[in-house]
Amino acid sequence: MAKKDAPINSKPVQVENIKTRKLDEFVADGTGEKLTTNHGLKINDDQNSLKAGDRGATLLEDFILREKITHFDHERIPERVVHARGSGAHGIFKAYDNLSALTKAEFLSDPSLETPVFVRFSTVAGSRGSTDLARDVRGFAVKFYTQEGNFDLVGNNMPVFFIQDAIKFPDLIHAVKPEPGNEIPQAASAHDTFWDFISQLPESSHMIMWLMSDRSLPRSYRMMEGFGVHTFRFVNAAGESNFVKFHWKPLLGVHSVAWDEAQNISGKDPDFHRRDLWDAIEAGAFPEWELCVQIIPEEDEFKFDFDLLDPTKLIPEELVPVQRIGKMTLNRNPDNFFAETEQVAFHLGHVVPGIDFTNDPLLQGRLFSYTDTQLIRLGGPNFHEIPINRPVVPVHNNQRDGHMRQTINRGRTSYGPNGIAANDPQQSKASEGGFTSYNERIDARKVRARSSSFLDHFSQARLFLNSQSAAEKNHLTDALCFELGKVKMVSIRERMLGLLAHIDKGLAAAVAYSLGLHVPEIPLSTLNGSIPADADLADYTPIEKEGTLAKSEALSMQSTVKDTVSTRKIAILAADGVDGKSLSKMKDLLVSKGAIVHIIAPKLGEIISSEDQHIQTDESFLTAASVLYDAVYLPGGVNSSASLEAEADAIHFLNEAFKHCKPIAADASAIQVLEACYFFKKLPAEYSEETVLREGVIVSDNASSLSELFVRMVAMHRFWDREVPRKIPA
Ligand code: HDE
Repeated sequence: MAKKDAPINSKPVQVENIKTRKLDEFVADGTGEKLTTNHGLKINDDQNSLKAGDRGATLLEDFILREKITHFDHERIPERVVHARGSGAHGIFKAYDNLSALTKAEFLSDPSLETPVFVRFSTVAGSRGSTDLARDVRGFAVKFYTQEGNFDLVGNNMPVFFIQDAIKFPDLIHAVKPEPGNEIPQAASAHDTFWDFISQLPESSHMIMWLMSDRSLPRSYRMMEGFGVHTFRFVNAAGESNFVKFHWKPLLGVHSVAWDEAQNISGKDPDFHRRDLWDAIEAGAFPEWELCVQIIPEEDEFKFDFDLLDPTKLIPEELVPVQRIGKMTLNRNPDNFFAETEQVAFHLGHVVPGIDFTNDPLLQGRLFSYTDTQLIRLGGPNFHEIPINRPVVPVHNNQRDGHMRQTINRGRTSYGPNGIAANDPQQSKASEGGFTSYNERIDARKVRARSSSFLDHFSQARLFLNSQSAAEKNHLTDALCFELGKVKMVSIRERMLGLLAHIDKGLAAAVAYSLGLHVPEIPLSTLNGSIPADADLADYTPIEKEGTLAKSEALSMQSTVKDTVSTRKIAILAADGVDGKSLSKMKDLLVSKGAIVHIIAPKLGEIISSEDQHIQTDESFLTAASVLYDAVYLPGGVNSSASLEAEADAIHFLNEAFKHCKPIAADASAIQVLEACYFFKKLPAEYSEETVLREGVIVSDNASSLSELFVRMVAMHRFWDREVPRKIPA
């Protein structure tokens, strides 16, 4: 008898921690159980409703049918107004050192503590069912279940934001969401309303550079950075405060895909990032990030030529070093998407003693929004009782009742002070772990205004642009040409060109050329006070202070981690008659280094090697696509090469992989397949290690050096520099 297939969501990896154990109390598993109603009644027939005779009407009496349909009718809850599309995972966090000199947060002060976490990655603009590969910011929200209560670090994969004041958030989101008349386009910023808004919002300049860069097209959630964005405070037991910026650095490095590739992935596998995260965890290749901080002493608050409270600014790592303080490992997939990933409720205001806020006006607005949005999304004030949201420490207070209350509070008192219950539950002194707000001195007038220290909107946009590699700059320029090319109203395109000219005249000219326009002399216009009313707008250029940083290496992905092939997906193209040795040697080496290798052939099932071996194929050219892989290998074998050369889909696969700058390796006897590819004519004739590592294509009859070089090439991820000189149609 055929072995029963393992259920798709079987979980080989079970990681125990205090949160997992607490969640287990709520887990239901129907395996081997009897079917019941919601009230425990065993059901005798779940196939037929109760009718007045075989062919008669359904009876209202059928409480089993009514319960089932009613529950179904109410299964959907409102999706998140932003960040609706997301993927979650469980894990743990461990601090490297004792950080108590800076913060009294216990989970950062005790390296022996293992703090459970739940992380949700997301896109921002698209609906729940939209594609993962939209050009968008990615959410990076982490819930730490600490022994002092939940701490939520609700960040993004970009360190700055579009707006300086929370009051503009609804406008920003209305502008980027699909247009109201026809709900078009889904999960895309390339439309009139978004750029209409942005073109009148100079403060968005820096974030627009990030959004148009490859950072908005991550290769994987596992290969992107995270940022707390705002400046927070660390407070130690003595009540001393330092400003802090939070960063997450992925151990696999920061990598992206090409825009053309992203658009294809959106069709071939809209769940690309979700699947990638899930599969990596199921395979035991646990994604890891280091938590890092930039610490700014209180006395340095005014040392920079930007304001620490301005969320459109980052602190270059050259000015304040990034210290690695701990590591997060995601090691368990959720049991149930809705119960965990959909119902998890993050809130910037969930802090623990030792972590506090600043007066960043964006941060302040967020402090209101998150609980407010859960009230409608999760249906009432008791969303903290949903298993995924419960802290691992006990909850005691005088809050009562409300929809779907789970807790059964004993006793007569639900108020304090009370004499009946001796004032329980009691407040905690600071020395007992009670949260106290940082004792910041405030001496101010009530105003509705913007600080003049927030008005330089262009210096850091330019810093970001200047820090990009040539290939990254090309991508950024192309992204602007694409996005503004999709804008229909010429006046909006022109206003954007005017704005871009304040960042970089060359960039504006390149985009103008593509749009068939000239860069107009349009004065910056803004209604929101983000440009001073009395400024000479046409000449408005930021002052470059002496010593201003020209470049920041950390802003480019070029120098990221490029020393591992772990979890990279490699396609081996093969057909009957393949040289089985050349195939398995390469496959074994790559797999031994943690890569995922798929054999792709003209059909599913198996192929027969030249040595008569039966080799299982993973995909056919119909089910696979080059955009779902990081690199391609062509083993030798005369018959296999002849078949692949004649297979248009195989040639397209290779050409497309080349176009997206992926490494390609071939055994010398498969050269005829490469010769049938468009790109092959474009490669330099002479071959050396140097040309190979520049072009990312290797053909060799020396199996050892071929595989050794190919591994290095895959670790390098992409060969972006060949993109422009070797541009090919594919
Ligand atoms: Fe959010 N944001 N946000 N945001 N945000 C939400 O809360 C909001 C901002 C971020 O996976 C909402 O539970 C305002 C910056 C992430 O569940 C909502 C402002 C950053 C997530 C909300 C901002 C973020 C959200 C929608 C401007 C990066 C997804 C659903 C003041 C630091 C969390 C929800 C998850 C979600 C409001 C700006 C990150 C409406 C008002 C800046 C990662 O409350």
